[in-house]
Amino acid sequence: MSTLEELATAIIKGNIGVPAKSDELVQRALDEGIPVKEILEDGMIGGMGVIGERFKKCEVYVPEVLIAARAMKAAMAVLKPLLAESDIEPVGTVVIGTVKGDLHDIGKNLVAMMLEGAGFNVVDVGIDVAPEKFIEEAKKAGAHVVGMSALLTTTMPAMKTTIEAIKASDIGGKIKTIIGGAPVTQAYANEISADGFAPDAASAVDKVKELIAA
Ligand code: B1M
Repeated sequence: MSTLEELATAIIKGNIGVPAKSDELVQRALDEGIPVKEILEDGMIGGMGVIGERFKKCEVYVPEVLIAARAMKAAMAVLKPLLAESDIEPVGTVVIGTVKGDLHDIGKNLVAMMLEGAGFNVVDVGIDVAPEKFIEEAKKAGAHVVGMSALLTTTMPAMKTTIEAIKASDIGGKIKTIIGGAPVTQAYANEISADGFAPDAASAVDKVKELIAA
């Protein structure tokens, strides 16, 4: 198995039961002279992509995704300083948060991790995020997409308020929005004019890519 195949496998297995861990494999790949871009795309994003697909098909569940994301994070810690020096552009920038009044963040964190795993620059603005905060952070980051998560039927209207505030602001029309969370549906996204909806973290990556390409 090549070092990059080993790296992808270490991420898929969340560094459990593997002969070498993801951060060690990134270092080995660098020592072998493999370009940073290849390590990121073929080794790391490749591994996370496999987990995303398996998660979508319900072949793995939240714990497996979390441990894969942890292995991804360890690998990223080695690669990040070199990424800044290379000419690799992130696929896009996404500001993501849980809307005002809502403290649930497990699903939002998964979406953020999957997006990072897919090569996006992700600015996680946390929980209980007011519309003004989403706008301020999106401006600061030069975001392409704002992602909102809600787990309570009582906080879903905060998505509507946030989308209205974005549209009324000077970034309205320039930025896309995506919503998700257990009670959220495509019908609700249509109703509040969100640009996108995704039922799970892996689909959120596909949808954000689609929104940026549109
Ligand atoms: Co809360 N809670 N909770 N809770 N909680 C629910 C959501 C609830 C359904 C439980 C129930 O009654 N059966 C219920 C909501 C009922 C409703 O609104 N209809 C509920 C309630 C009522 C409450 C409180 C009001 C309870 C109380 O205090 N009386 C309170 C509210 C606090 C607040 O937010 N203001 C509360 C508190 C909490 C805890 C703090 C204890 C804890 C949260 C801890 C945390 O997040 N750090 C908690 C938890 C854990 C849950 C349950 C059990 C699990 C939620 C979860 O993490 N799921 C939940 C019951 C349940 O869902 N079975 C429940 C796993 C997660 C991976 O899934 O978030 O759906 P999910 O994310 C998925 C997709 O939805 C999607 O991708 C993710 C991965 O596939 N997705 C996106 C999510 N965000 C996305 C964004 C996207 C795209 C896709 O684009 C940007």
